[in-house]
Amino acid sequence: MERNKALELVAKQLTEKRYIHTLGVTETAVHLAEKYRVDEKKAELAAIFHDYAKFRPLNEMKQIIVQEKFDELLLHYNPELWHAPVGAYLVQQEAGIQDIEILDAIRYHTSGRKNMTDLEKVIYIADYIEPGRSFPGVEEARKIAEKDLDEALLFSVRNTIQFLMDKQQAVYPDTFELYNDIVMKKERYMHGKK
Ligand code: DGI
Ligand code: FE
Ligand code: FE
Repeated sequence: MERNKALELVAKQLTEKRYIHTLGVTETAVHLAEKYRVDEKKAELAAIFHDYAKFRPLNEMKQIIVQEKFDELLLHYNPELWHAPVGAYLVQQEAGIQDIEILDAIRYHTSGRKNMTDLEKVIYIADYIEPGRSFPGVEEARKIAEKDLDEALLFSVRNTIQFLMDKQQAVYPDTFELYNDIVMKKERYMHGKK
């Protein structure tokens, strides 16, 4: 799908503020894709559509999670997590995007998961550091993202888990698995094992 067509579809789903956020994520994702040799067209489309379901009513999202047999554990965690898998579903249904790599980048953009593809990492990080974001640590996250994709991913997921723990909120298992995955791969690498 062409960029302008995708933007037109997504604009109808979002508030102006969220649309501006989406443009920021798109610009950042294309930049990271170029830098880390990820398909720029896929990064662009995944970024444009990543928050497609953000404003769907909770009961509609809940129904899709049950009907599509997504992880029902989601229903016990923060509803903020729901728009990611539901977004992947609706982008396929309503916008006709069939590319599984793009759909997975949307599906995992909030929680992350272990063994993320580079495209998934690019979207996850772009969402975290786009120019409109301002929170303690975002400047450092931006700097790291210019140097190392996995270090940027580790920084982002660690900060997110810390943020949730400070608020005494539950952490969805995929997010912990992402954190453990990067830390353990890093350890193996430092010890020169395969
Ligand atoms: O949709 P956005 O606001 O652009 O960003 P997002 O899709 O990354 O949503 C982030 C929100 O989700 C943030 O307020 C933290 C919240 N959240 C709640 N529980 C979890 C969680 N994020 C992760 N990664 N893991 C959780 O368990
Ligand atoms: Fe999101
Ligand atoms: Fe977002």
